[in-house]
Order: sequence, then structure tokens, then C-alpha cells
Amino acid sequence: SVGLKQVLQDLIPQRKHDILELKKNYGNVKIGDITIGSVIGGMRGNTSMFWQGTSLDAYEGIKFQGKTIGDCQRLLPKSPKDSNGKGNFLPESMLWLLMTGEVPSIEQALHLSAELAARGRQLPDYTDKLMSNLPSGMHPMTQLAIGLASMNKGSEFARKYEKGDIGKNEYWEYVFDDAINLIAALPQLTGKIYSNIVAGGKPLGQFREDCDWSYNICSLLGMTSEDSCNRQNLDGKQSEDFVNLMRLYTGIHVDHEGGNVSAHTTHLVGSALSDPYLSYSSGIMGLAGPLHGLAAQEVVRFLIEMNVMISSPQSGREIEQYLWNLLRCKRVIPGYGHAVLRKADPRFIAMLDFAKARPEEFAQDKNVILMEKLSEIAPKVLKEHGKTKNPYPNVDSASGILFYHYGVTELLFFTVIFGCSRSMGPLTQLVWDRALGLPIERPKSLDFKSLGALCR
Ligand code: CMX
Repeated sequence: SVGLKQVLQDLIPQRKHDILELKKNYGNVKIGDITIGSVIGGMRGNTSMFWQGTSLDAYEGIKFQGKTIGDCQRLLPKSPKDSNGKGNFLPESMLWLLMTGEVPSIEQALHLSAELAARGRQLPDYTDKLMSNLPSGMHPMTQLAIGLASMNKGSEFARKYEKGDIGKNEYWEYVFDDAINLIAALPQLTGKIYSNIVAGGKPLGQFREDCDWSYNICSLLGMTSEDSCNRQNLDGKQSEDFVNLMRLYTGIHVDHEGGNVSAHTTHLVGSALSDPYLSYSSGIMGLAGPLHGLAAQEVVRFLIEMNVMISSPQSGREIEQYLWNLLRCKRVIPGYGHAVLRKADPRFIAMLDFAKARPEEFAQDKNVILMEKLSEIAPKVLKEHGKTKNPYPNVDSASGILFYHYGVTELLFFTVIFGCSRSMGPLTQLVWDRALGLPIERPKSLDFKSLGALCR
């Protein structure tokens, strides 16, 4: 079938059987010990979540249903409009892979792309009105969370549940419909937020039902050469590159295992049977934190500030000095370090490769040059400093500065684009959570007294 829901329908019985068997036959198998260090240390090393779509290896980085970024770039269908075939895969292809575990055919990917475009044509009128009336200057992530939460008014799952006419076995079907509607609405919602920030709410571009999801995000930001606004006067090549950057960025930020704040929050809130809009809106609130999604913005600020203070972005000695001063002031180097990864993030490398493949475009951009130079110098400094477990660049090191290059300069807005992408992994898991009948999450907590008792 070319229909994602139908394909899932066929997959679910076997997976459900598998999970019941696991529970029945192996439910008591131990997979680790929990230490006091983990209880008071952000649950590090505490392997305790089921998450299907992606897994993170400390050295190999992210794998999407077992596939590396390189595999995905080779295997996942691209847009047929891609003029030279060198563009990135469609995030819609990634969504299919996450949901089903299978690489989609081009027909399946394009069918899903068309379905998203058809469902995402316009925002519900109540959301549109609400977004138009938000105070100017409101944080873009607050706007995104409000917009998403408001869409729960149209939640199929919430409506059916409220009426009491669905059984547990059918939950996933309505969660699926909500998830797809939510993902489909993100280009319009993102465009609306951007227009609130930069144009007093005036539309910046057009939604095109014959175009893919990433194209529509770009168009509604006023960033394609064909749209009415073309705010940055991008020429055809730049516009095509920007759309490809968006496909790349939104294709590889979809998920990063289950334990990160935005994914875990979505899963946790959803486990209370809150609908996908409320669940993902909560995840967005977590993504807004400076140690998580907001870091991309911090990196851009950091690069711009450093470029003011040094004589050239190629000056290794001055960069090194700048970093040491920062560390002496007990500040972190934004874009470096990771809670799980222990090498350079392959997503960073994919973004860096995007820039390297376009030397003419980026040759004069001091910030992009500094970003690249920094990736050689900062690891050396952090290693010498000796605290950071992973001294290498993380995903946020490169992404923001590339958007900035093309003219998206409103730093607080980057995380909204991250939020578009990140919808795909956690919402996939939410569909599977309900399909497999996973229960409400309820870990046990300990107070000082109980911890003390364990130490005696
Ligand atoms: N610069 C300076 N010091 C750093 C550092 C950095 N980039 N990264 C970690 N450290 C320090 C920590 O502050 C900690 O110091 P203390 O012991 O004094 O508290 C020490 O090194 C050990 O930390 P860690 O175990 O290596 O890192 P954590 O798992 O605690 O934190 C992270 C991970 C990402 C929050 C941290 O590396 C950081 O703050 N990086 C900068 C911000 C950033 O780039 N965030 C984006 C993360 C990507 C994402 O997950 O979204």
C-alpha cells in the first residue's frame, strides 16, 4: 500500500504479539543497576525506556531504525523536483522509515508528502485567530507551544476518548490521525510565528499543495525565490539550496533516542493519554531550554561575538585565547559536549558537509569560517581543560549559523524550525506507545532520608 496508516495497520498485530511475549517470558530479566549517582545525576546510564525509531551510540551517533545518516542519504527518496539529484532526502521519507522501520518507495514517500500538504493547507480558524492575537515580542517557542496546544480543540483522539466510544485497541488510529495532522500543520504554524516576529503578522509566502513539507516551511518564511515575498532576494540557486538545507536539517533532527528532554516529555505526557497536540506542545516547552534546543541560538550569538573580538576567523591563537577566557569565567563553550555522544555529532558533520559542498556561497561568511575553524580548536581546548566528557561539536554547532547565512537572523526563531523536525520522532513513538498499549509512566522517587538509608 502507499498509505502509511494501512501499512501500520498491517504491522501492528505482529509487534503487539512480540511485546506481549517479551513481557510474559522475559519481564524479569535485569538490564542494569540504578545507582545513587544516577538518581541525583539526571538518570544518566539508567536504561529504562522503550523507544523504537532511533538509537544513539556514544561513538557512532544517531541511527534511524538502525540506519546511519549516510545510509539514509543513500536510501531515502528525494524530491523529484530536485534539479540535479544531489539534494537531501525528504523528511517525509524519514517519517515513513521511523513509523514502519522500512525505507519507503518513491511512491510511498510522495503519497505521504501529498497527504501532509493536503492536510496542512490551512490552520484551524481558532488557532489562526489565536496566533494573530498573540502579543508581539512573545518568545517564538511560547507561540509554538500555544499554537500546538490550541489545536487540541480538533483532536480526534480527545474527541473519541471523551465520547467514550473507542477501545484501547483503537487508540493508535486516532493518535495517528492527530500526529499526521499536527506534522502537516507545522509549516503554516511556523510561517505564522515568523510573520508575527518579522512582519507584524503579514503572510510572507504561499502554501503550495503541490510542494513538499520542507519547501512549504521555506516558502512561508518568505525564503523561496518563487514566493511573493522572497525577503532575502535569494536567486534560484540559493533558494534551491535553502530548501535543501531545510530538508537536510529537518530530516536529521527528527529524533535522538527517547531520553532527551523533548522526546521524553512528549512520551511521558502522552502516557497519561493526553492527546498528541498537548503532548508535543509539552515537548516543545522542553526543547526551548538553553541546554537542549535553544543551544543553536547560543552558538550563533557566540560566533558573532567572537568574530567582533578577534582579528580573523582563521586566527587559531586568538580563538584559543578567547575560549580559555570563557572557561575561566565558568562559562560553557556553546555547541560542544553531549550527555551521551562521545565523538563529533554526525549531524554536525552532515551540516558542515552542506557548507563545504558550496564553497563559493560561504567563502566570504566569517561566521561559517569561524564555525569550521572552531571545530578544530575547541576540542583541543576542552580536552586540556579536562572536564567535558565529550569535547567535540554537537548538532547545534553548525545549524543556526547556516540559517543565519541565508537571512534567517532572528536567533530565538531557530528552535521553532528544530521543533518542526523533532515532531516526527516523538510523535511516531506516541503512535506506537498507544498501538502497543504501553502504560502510564510512573517512576519511583526517593527523598534524602531514603537515600541516606541506602548509604548505611
Ligand atoms: N564547555 C565547557 N564546559 C563543559 C561543556 C562545554 N561545552 N560541556 C560540558 N562541560 C562541563 C560541564 O559543565 C560539567 O562541569 P561541572 O562538573 O563543573 O558541572 C562537566 O563538563 C561535565 O559535563 P558532561 O558530563 O560532559 O556534560 P553533561 O552531560 O552534564 O551536559 C551538555 C551535556 C550538552 C548540557 C553540556 O555539554 C553543555 O552544557 N554544552 C554546551 C551547551 C550545548 O551545546 N548544548 C546543546 C546540546 C545538544 C542537545 O542535546 O540538544
